[in-house]
Amino acid sequence: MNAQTQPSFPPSEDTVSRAHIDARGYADMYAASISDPDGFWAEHGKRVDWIKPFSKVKNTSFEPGNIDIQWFEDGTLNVSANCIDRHLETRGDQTAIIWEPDDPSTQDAKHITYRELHSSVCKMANVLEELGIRKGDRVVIYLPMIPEAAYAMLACARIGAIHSIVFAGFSPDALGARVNGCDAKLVITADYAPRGGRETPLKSNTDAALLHCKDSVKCLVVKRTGGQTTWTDRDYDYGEMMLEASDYCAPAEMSAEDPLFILYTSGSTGQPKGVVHTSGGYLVYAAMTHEYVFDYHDGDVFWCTADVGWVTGHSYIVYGPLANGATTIMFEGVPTYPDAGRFWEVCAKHKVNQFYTAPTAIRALMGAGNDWVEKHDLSNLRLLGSVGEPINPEAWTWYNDVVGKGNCPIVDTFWQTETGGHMLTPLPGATTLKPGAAQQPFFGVQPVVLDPQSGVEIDGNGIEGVLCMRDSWPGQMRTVWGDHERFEKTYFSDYKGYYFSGDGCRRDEDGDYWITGRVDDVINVSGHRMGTAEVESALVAHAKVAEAAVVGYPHDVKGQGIYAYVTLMGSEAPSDELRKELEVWVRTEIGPIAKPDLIQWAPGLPKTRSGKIMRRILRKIAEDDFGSLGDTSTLADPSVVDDLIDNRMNRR
Ligand code: 6R9
Repeated sequence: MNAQTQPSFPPSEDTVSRAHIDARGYADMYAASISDPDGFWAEHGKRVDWIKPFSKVKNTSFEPGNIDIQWFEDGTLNVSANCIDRHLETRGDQTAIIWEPDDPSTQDAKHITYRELHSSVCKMANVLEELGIRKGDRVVIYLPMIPEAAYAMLACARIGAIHSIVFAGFSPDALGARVNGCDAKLVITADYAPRGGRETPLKSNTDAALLHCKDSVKCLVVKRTGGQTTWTDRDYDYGEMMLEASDYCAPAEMSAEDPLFILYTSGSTGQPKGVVHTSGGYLVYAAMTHEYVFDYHDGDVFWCTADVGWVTGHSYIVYGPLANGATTIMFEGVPTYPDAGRFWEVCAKHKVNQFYTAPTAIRALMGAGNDWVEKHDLSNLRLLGSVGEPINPEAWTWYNDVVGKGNCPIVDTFWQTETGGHMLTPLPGATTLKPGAAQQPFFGVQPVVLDPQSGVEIDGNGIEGVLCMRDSWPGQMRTVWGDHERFEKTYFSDYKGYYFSGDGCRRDEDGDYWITGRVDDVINVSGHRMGTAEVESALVAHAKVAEAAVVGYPHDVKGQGIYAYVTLMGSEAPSDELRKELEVWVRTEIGPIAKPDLIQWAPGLPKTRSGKIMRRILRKIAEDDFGSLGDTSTLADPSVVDDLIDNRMNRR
């Protein structure tokens, strides 16, 4: 479709008049952010409270061999004081967090004021100190979506400990690897995690994980359900310790470049890497994007449906909204429990103004029918957001018409764990929306589209290539935990002098950006990012598996599904039981989100003569697009391809 025939939606007068930024404002501010980054960010850096103000602003290098990113480097601050203490005078009694439980029939929502948040976070910070946690120590958080997850994050920030959240859907093995990966001293977990009416036994998962960790690792246990658990010498009862803890803890003075958190994320090679974000630049960027992209105003109720186990939850449930003194919703449940109206019921109940979710959820709810939406009063909604994967125009249109009633701008925000906050996004009062486009760079972001082979910038519009960034922005990750070389190799070596996103991208005739999906071996399943290599290494760890290759294929609801080609050991016969066994195996090795949707028994995999698996071919077969396999003559044994085509799995 060319630019002329694309549907487009200019902002309504109403939206423009209310918005922080209109089209003219965007153009001026964007130009200023690029022509004078130091001046621009010196000004916007003031949106957080500094203990010692910074005198330097930007000090960054993408130069090969010297990748070094620092922002506001001589400033000091405390992130938790910025998210809590500084609001106490003006909004101590305002709700900071609305917690909505998994099962609304057995529990009420909780409203936690800024003053209460302060007290709980201080107490938890004192508990951490009592457990021996000091500045710079790592704390793994493996919790359900309960207020204690936010307390734990902010308590770490308060004393200068570095948190690393592990999504509660990850398996004991994945948890153990992350505890060891950052040499954590403490794991904070809960007895059980209720979700969608089921309970995940987090404590026993943690026990299993810690069998493979140092004996000195301690475990702090929050009782979420009060269900039965085993207790070991390393365990501490959060409820009991909180009773004793003082409700004041002075915030530590941290350097802008002290790490705030580590978050493990999947890449195209090897094991997940620990993305490191620091304190000053990250907070400025998370808060500023939260305010401008969602057009957040004082008194609004903001709901991001992500889990705090992902970066979206870090930046847009906790740090961005709280730094802005917002009311933010933490939702423990799933979109379809007790029924497919849950999201809309919660929106109505708490009078949500901005709602931010993932395309996979939108598609699932679209499939459930409009009645579920129409039953609920959504008249407070002013803006809708999308994140995690490209949103298909059909889902966009449904979101716009049925949820937003044509009155709510949709911000399709492209960003990554690595970027800390939004990179390409519409601004509601400034952008003429196009369904499916991430559109325009946020302030300070300089997207470029490179020719994938030559690495040369492609100028002009109506072009396509790989998406890179020409320069740094304050929310950028600083390093890979413990492996700066891997940081450079992953993001700065394919295209020298640029940050490489891993995504393909098109710039249309109007200069709007469209993300076309990952160009590496990363797949996006229900908005969860996964390395095909991780699933493969889980599969080959099974005694009966000789070899495995994993690719993504288009899936109506999940966006992409996981298609695994498995070659069994010579003595093993394929069977449905074995297929089941492998599914369960991957669930336990990584977690339910990594379970293959389809497993095809492959007597052989298509390989080059040098032994490299030709994934391009496997992708085509999984996509049912084997009419255009391209050149297979370089394969060591071209006949394996016919077998794979003949025995391909039915995607329906
Ligand atoms: C925030 C988050 C990052 C990858 C990214 C891209 C995909 C995210 C998108 C999008 C198209 C959007 N992605 N948002 N693709 N349009 N609006 O999701 O972080 O989990 O690290 O995933 O997700 O492929 O590279 P993360």
